[in-house]
Amino acid sequence: MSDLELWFTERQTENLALGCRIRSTLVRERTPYQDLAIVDTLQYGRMLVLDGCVMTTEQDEFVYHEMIVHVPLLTHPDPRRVLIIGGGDGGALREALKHPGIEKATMVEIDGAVIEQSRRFLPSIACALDDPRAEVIVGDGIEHVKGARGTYDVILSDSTDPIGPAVGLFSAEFYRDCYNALADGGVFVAQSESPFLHAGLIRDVQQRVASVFPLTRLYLAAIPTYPSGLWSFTLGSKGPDPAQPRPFDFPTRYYTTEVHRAAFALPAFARELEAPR
Ligand code: SPD
Repeated sequence: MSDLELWFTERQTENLALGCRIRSTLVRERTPYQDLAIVDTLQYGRMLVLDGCVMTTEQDEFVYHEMIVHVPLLTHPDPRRVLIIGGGDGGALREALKHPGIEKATMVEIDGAVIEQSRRFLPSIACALDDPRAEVIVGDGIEHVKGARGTYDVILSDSTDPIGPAVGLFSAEFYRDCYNALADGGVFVAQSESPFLHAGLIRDVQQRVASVFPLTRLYLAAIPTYPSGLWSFTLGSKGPDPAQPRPFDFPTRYYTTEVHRAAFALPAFARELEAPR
């Protein structure tokens, strides 16, 4: 008798799916906010899945986390305080704390179960959650930024897709609150989905961020387990120009100064989604 094959399938659109053969399901639970699973895939290692959507995997997480963190932190001339909204797996926090100038990195994740299960099953990603410079808050990021004024040098929206608990993280009101929560010269970045599959959403995000920030840019990275494999980030800056990244001196696997610059060189179809300059 042949071995039973177990597969995880993410239905990325009504007509498109990603399938990964898995060894086992390590955890599956209904949290107060979403369906959470961590599965052990043969191709990409352990994979965090929220509401059926891949959030991160051990093998390709470095691309997303390095690009959502190092692009804004190396755009800012001297970041000391960083706020991560969402990001409960801890990957963005791990990357932020590679920057020697960071005095405090605050992460506000609404779903404590994401933090807890990432600590248990994704230690290579969650490894910085106990760093003395990390402040981990289980709470509502939208409320947190509303209550902050000029506090942060960099704010990152490391959100799930714009359904369920993350809808408010794609609103103009949230972007205005982030602007107000940033100090002078502050930089904001939000993950903004795939230019192949979510063009309308990217246009909306760009336009909403541009209605608040004086400089708005779109940049791209290749992430194999996200829908279409090509992912976008929207950056809003109160001043610093992302075309001029600072040099850095810590280990990375995807991010380089050249990749930083190249990420803003958009293919024509993606350039059309960017807010007018
Ligand atoms: N479709 C997947 C989008 C997920 C973006 N956020 C991932 C969180 C990883 N820290």
